[in-house]
Amino acid sequence: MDYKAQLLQRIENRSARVGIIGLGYVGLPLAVEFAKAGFKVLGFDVSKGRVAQVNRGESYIGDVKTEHLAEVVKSGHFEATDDFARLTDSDAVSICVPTPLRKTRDPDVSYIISATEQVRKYLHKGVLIVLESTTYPGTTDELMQPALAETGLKVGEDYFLAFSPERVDPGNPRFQTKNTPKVVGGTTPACLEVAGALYRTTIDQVVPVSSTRAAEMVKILENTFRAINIGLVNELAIICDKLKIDVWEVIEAASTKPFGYMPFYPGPGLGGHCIPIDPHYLAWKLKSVNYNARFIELASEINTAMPNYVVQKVTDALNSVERSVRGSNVLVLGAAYKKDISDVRESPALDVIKLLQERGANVAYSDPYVPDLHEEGIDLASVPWEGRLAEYDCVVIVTDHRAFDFSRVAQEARLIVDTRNATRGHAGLNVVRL
Ligand code: SAJ
Repeated sequence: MDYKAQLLQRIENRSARVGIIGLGYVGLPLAVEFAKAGFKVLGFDVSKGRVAQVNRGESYIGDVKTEHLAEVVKSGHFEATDDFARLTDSDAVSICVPTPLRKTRDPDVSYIISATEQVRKYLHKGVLIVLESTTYPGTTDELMQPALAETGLKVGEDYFLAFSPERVDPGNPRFQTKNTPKVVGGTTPACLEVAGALYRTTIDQVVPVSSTRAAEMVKILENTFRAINIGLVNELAIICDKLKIDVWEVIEAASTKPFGYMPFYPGPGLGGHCIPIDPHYLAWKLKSVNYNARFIELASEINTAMPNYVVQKVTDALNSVERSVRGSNVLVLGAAYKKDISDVRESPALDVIKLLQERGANVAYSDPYVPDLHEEGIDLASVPWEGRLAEYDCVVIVTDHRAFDFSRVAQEARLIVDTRNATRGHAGLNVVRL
């Protein structure tokens, strides 16, 4: 039986049944795109709440409009379940599960392992399995393939295995799943051919590479590139501060260079579930070949020290008006890890709040996207800030949501530490910028 031809045909005529494991910020948009392309999609998630919300046509991911989700659920093109036995009904399965770090900063591939176990249990002839989660080079070959080989089925003939990194930029108004080029690497040429055919039905541009390891490394390069360049500008902010140079002016002027330069901006630290984490997957893997990824470690050192630097700026600012941190009322403006989203994972705001609380400040925060914070020992609810800034000895701008009116902040606040250059143009005497 030529399972490759059979699957290519099913992809071509959209009769292939698509399975998506993990209905988060990657899996849910992907499922909706495949459903819109005409496939019957079955989403798998361990969260009964998410499964129920999907089946009610209610989106819980900012980048997925409820009306689009409701449409494909109503048309019967998309259904969610927590019953993994239904993987037997899938012809093509994309695994979009989290790949966090453990507290020891080592990769936590437990979600990939459990998804692989489910896929192995229900593996059948003619199915394509694609791992999308960001992970260290070698995960598909060394962790997934051996587990699936235990079934006795032959990869590249009986079933197909590929890696295709997700490239989701949450909140990006311009690039979504469909118009973001998709890199694909196969365990065998047949695997690449089938995986490429699947994604071409849904995504404008597919970029084939020679192996799953190359595809895994592409994603790690993309995010390590960001982490290191953000580390560079964060250190530049500290250097410019010491040299009494405005780092924001310098970066803005450097950005006029039409070639060979790409702007990154200093900030309060590195948040999100990708950039602070993914480079450590590579650094961890390199330890097994006795190599120390110095750039990654150095950038991480600088980025993770930024919340401390911010709190030092707050201390200096309060000092300049003869106030101590202890007993001062400090408002943190913004809790999310970047503007216009609600995600607080790894958000530097949490570190800034905790560090200020440890120093005895009375800390409040305001974020229209984050109604309350019950993370990492913080127990706060967002407070309104308009017309209330005079109550605070210092305002720390951590997230530059477009929802904030920073000219009003600059007018009303007595003292501001602005880590995002959000008050540019309104810099009164009371604005201290990173
Ligand atoms: N940050 C800076 N300075 C910058 C850029 C970002 O301090 O110049 C900070 C942000 O405030 C944020 C963190 O770095 O705390 C990460 O920012 P991000 O823009 O990389 O946002 P993510 O992690 O949501 O999305 C990234 C994607 N972003 C972009 O390409 C713009 C992309 O790297 C990946 O597709 C995605 O992570 C992922 O899932 O890997």
